[in-house]
Amino acid sequence: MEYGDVSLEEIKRALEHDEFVFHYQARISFVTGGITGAEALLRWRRDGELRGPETFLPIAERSGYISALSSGMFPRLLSDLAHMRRDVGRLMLAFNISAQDLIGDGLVRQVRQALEDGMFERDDLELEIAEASVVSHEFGIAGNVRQLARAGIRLSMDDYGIGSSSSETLERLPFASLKVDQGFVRRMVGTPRGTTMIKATIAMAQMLGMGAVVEGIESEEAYAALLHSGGEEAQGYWMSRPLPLEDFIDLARTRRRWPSSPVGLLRMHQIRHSWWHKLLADAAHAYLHGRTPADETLDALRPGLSQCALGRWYNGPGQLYAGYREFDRLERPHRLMHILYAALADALKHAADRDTVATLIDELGRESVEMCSALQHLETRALLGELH
Ligand code: G
Ligand code: MN
Repeated sequence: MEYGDVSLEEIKRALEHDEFVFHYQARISFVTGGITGAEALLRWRRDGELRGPETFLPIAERSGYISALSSGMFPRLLSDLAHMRRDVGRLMLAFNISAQDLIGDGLVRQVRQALEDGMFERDDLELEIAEASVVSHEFGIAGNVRQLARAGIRLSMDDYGIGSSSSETLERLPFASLKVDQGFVRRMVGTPRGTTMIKATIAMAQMLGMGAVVEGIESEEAYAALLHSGGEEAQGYWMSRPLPLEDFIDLARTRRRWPSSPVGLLRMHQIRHSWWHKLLADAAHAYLHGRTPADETLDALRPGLSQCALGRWYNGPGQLYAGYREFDRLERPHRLMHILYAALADALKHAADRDTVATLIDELGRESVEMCSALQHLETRALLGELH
C-alpha cells in the first residue's frame, strides 16, 4: 500500500471529520495476572480501511501539527475511559504524547483542567513520551514535565533501551516509569545475556524509584521468562493485540487471567530496600569522615512507609497471604527499617555524635538482614507454588 501521498491537509481534515480513533492494547499485571488498563494507540479509519500511525505521525511530527492532534484526541480518550469505566470498572489508560506537546503549556493545561473537573482520576492516566522525542527536546520541556509530576500525573518514558542518551534523560526528568522497548525485548529475551540485560534495566528503574512495563511480549515463553523480572506490567501480542474500543471492553469483561506471581514484586522490594539501606550507609560513612551530605540527599533517603509500594502491597492485596508465617514475619523488620531510615537521615542532618550514628547503622543492618530473610522465605514458598 502506498501512503507516501498523505498530505498535512488530509490529516487536518481527518481530525475535523472524526476519522481518528483509538485502539486499545491491554496491559497485564505480572502480580495479579489481570488487565490493569490499556495503551491507547491512534488509528486512522478511512473509507473502511484502517491506517497505522506510521502513515500520518511522521508528517504530523515534522509539521508541528502533532500538538493539535494530541489536544484534539484527548477528549476522545476521556470519553472512551468513561465508557470503559461504565462497562468494566476502573482501568488505567496510557496516552502517547510527543515531546512537542510539552513545549508550550497547552496540553498540560488541558490535562490539569480535566483532572480538576473530575473527568478522570490521577491513577487512571499515564502519559507516555517516546525517548527519542524527549532527547531532542529535553531542555524545552523540563518545566512542563515537572509541573505534571507535581500535579501527580504520571509520565512514562516510552521505547526505553533503543536510544542514545537515555540514562542521562532519566536522571534529569521525573519519570514515574519506564516502558522497555518492544524491539529490545523481542531481540533480547531469547538469550540468557539478553534476558539479564532486560532484568538489569528493570532493576535500574526500581533503584531509581520507578516502575517498569515490558512491551513486545509475543509468546508464552517470553512472558514466562519475564514473569519474575520485577517489571509490574506486560504488554504484547501474546496477551492481546490493540483492539477497537468495544472489543477491548469485551476482553476486559471476561476477567481473563494470565499467569501471575508475587515473586518479581518481592525481589524488587528486596532490591529497593537494600539499595536505600546502602545509600544511607554511604551517607553515614561520608559523615563520619567529615563530609556531611546535603539535606536534600538525606531527605530523599527517608522513604516513608506510606510511599513504599511494599507497604501498600503488604497492607492491601498482600493480605491474601496473612496467616502464612513467612508473610506475617515481614511486617516488623519492614516497619523498623523505615523508622531507622528516617532516624539515621535525621541524625546525619542534625549532627548527632559518632556513637548514635554507629548504633543506628548497626540496627539498620540487623533489620535489613531480617527483612531480606523474610522476603526470601516468602519468595521460596511462592516459587514452590505454596502460597494460595
Ligand atoms: O512505540 P510504542 O510502544 O507506543 O508502539 C506501540 C505499537 O507497537 C503499536 O502500534 C502496536 O500495534 C505495536 N505492538 C504492540 N505489541 C506488539 C508486539 O507484541 N509485537 C509487535 N511486533 N508489535 C507490537
Ligand atoms: Mn507507547
